[in-house]
Amino acid sequence: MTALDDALGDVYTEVLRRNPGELEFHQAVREVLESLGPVVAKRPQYTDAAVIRRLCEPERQLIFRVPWVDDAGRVQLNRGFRVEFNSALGPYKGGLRFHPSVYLGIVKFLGFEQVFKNALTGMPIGGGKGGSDFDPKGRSDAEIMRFCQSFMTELYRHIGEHTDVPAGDIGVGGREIGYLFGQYKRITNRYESGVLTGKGLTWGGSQVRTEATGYGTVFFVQDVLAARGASFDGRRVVVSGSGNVALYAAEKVQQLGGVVVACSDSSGYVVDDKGIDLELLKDVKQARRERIAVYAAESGARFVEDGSVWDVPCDVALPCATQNELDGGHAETLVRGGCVVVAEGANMPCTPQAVRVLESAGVVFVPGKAANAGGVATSALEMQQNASRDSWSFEHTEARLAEIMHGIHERCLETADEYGRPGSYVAGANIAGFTQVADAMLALGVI
Ligand code: NDP
Ligand code: 2IT
Repeated sequence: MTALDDALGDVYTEVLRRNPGELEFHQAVREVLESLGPVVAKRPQYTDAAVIRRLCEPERQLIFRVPWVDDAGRVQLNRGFRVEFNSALGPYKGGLRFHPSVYLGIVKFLGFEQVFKNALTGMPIGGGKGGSDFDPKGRSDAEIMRFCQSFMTELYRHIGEHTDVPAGDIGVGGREIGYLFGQYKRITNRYESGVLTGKGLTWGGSQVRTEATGYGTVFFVQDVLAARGASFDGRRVVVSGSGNVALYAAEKVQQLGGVVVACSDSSGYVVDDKGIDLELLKDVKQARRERIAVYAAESGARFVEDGSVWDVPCDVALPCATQNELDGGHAETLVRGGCVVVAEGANMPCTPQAVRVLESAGVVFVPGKAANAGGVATSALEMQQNASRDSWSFEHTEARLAEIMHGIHERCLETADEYGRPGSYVAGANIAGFTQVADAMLALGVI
C-alpha cells in the first residue's frame, strides 16, 4: 500500500469508522486517496473546505424492501438499494446491479467510482449506483418482470430525469430496463424518457448504448497502443466475462484485427487460439441465456471448468466481469505470459496487489474509471437525445463515443504529467476526475 499523508490518512480512518465491514468501498476510497497527495499539497483549499471528507460521504443512501411473487406463488423477499453519491456536476447517474452478492458496500464502491468516472467523461452527470441482492439466474421472464415492477414501485419516488437516472449493470440489461421503465411510466403517468438509460431503440434508447462500454474500452486501448506505435492487429486478447461489456469489447477487438483467444463466465472459461466465434457466443449467452460450457460444446473450443481465464497467455487483458477478479497471482501469470496492457472494462476488477505487480513489471494499466467510461458517456448521449426528442445514427453516435474516449485518454495523460506522475493512467484519472468534482463542490458551498 502507498502511505497516505496525515490529512488523507485521517479521511481514510474516518471512512473505515463510518462504514464498518464495507470492504469494497474501503478499497475504492483508498485507491483514490493514494493518488491525491500531490493535489492536496498544491491546493490546500480542498482540505480546508473538507471537500474530500464530504466526497466520501454519499449525499443520500436508500435501502428498501422488495417483495415479489414467484411462478410457484411463493412470496420472495429481496433488498433494494440506491446510493445517490454526488450531484455536484449533474443528476445522479449510474447503473443498477442485480446479483446475489449485492450489499451496501458494493453499491457504495460502485457509486464512489461513478462520481469520478462521470466527471472524466466531461458530461454534466453526477454519480450514483443501485441494485438488489436479487439473483436473476434461472428466473422466468414473468418473475423478472414482477421483481422489476416491485423494485420500481419504491424506486420511482427517488428518481427523475433531473434527479437521478439509473441504467444497467451486472444482471440488468435491455429486458430489465424495459420492465422498470414500463412501471415508472405507469405509476407516474409520464412518458419521461430521460429517467432511465439503456432503453430499447424503438422507445427512446440510443444507438451504440448496448455496445458502448466494451467498444469504449477498446477505443481507449487503441490509443494506448498507438502512443507506443502499435495496434490491435494480430494481438492476442483475453476478455473475462461474457456479458454486455465483454461481448462488445471482444467484438471491437475483432473489428480492429485482434484475436480474442479466451473469455469466461462464473462457471469457467473457454479458450480457442483461432479466436472466439462471437456470433455463436452471443447466441448462447444473450439470446439463450445459457452457460459458457454450451458455447464450448457447440464450437469445439476448450472449456476449463472453474479455471482462471488469466492463465491464458495474451498481449492485452481486458477484465470485464466483476470486482477483484484479477489478483496479484493472476497478474504475475499475465506478466510471465508477455502481457503488455491491462485495461479494466469492469469496475475495480484488479486487486490493489495486481495493480502493483503490473505497474512494477512495466505493464500499462488503465483503471475502470477511464477505460469503461464509454458506457455512461453514451448514457449521457441518450439523455441528450431524449431531451431534444431526437435520435442519432449509429455512425454519428459511435464517432461521439470514440471522440469522448480519446478525450479521456488525453486528459489522463495531461493530468498525470501536470502532477508529476507521467504515464500513470491511475493518477491521471483519479486526479482529473477529483479536481473537476471538487472545484464544483467548492463553488456550490457547504452542502
Ligand atoms: P453482465 O451481467 O452483462 O455480465 C457479467 C459477466 O460477468 C457475466 O459473464 C458473469 O458471469 C460475470 N460475472 C459476474 N459476476 C461474477 C462473479 N461474481 N464471478 C465471476 N464472474 C462474474 O454485466 P456487464 O457486462 O454489464 O458488467 C460487467 C462489469 O462491467 C461489471 O463490473 C460492471 O460494473 C461493469 N460496467 C458495466 C457497464 C455497462 O454499461 N453495463 C458500464 C461500465 C462498467 P455469470 O453469467 O456466470 O454470472
Ligand atoms: O458502471 C457504469 O458506468 C455503468 N454501469 C453504466 C452507468 C450508466 O448510467 O450508464
